[in-house]
Amino acid sequence: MHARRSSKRDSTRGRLDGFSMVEVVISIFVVSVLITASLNTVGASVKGTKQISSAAQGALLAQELMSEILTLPYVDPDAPSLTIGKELGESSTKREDFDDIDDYDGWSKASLENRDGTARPGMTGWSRTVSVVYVSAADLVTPTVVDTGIKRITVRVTFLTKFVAELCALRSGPAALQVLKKVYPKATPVLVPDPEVI
Ligand SMILES: [Ca+2]
Ligand SMILES: [Ca+2]
Repeated sequence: MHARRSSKRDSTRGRLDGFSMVEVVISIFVVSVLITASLNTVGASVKGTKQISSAAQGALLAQELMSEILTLPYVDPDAPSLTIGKELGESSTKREDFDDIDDYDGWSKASLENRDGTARPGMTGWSRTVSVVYVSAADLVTPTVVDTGIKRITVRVTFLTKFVAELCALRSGPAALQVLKKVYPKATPVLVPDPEVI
């Protein structure tokens, strides 16, 4: 009787062990698939994160340069000129020598530097360019050749020759600001005091 019960228990354990083994195998297989899928997901996520990170970094670099530009006056303080670009006698490509916003027009640097020209370590591959054009209140896209009282500044950022971010800002005098307010009543202007007016 005891021997028969023992035999039955052994048989049951054998089936359980057998099921367990199958379950384990299935579990490993499923886990393996999940791990593989997870690794693929993580790989895609890391790639996506890098792209997001590059876009975020590019946006920050564009904002940083734009903030620097907007601290300067609308026109040259020493030689007010209607012509976009550096004034007569100004030839430096150093940003610290620029004294009005359109001195930045055409500025381009294939490496990342601080305003004083010192290199920024750990930022290989980044480059920034700036353009400054006159635009009209009625058309903020198409550049005009005459002084409309509105300058559009565009900062473009690339990473490893790939376009990453672009930031545009308008700078105007008080008169043109009133025109802009009428044309775009729902827009909220960010009032940046002109250093020459303060
Ligand atoms: Ca200047
Ligand atoms: Ca200038």
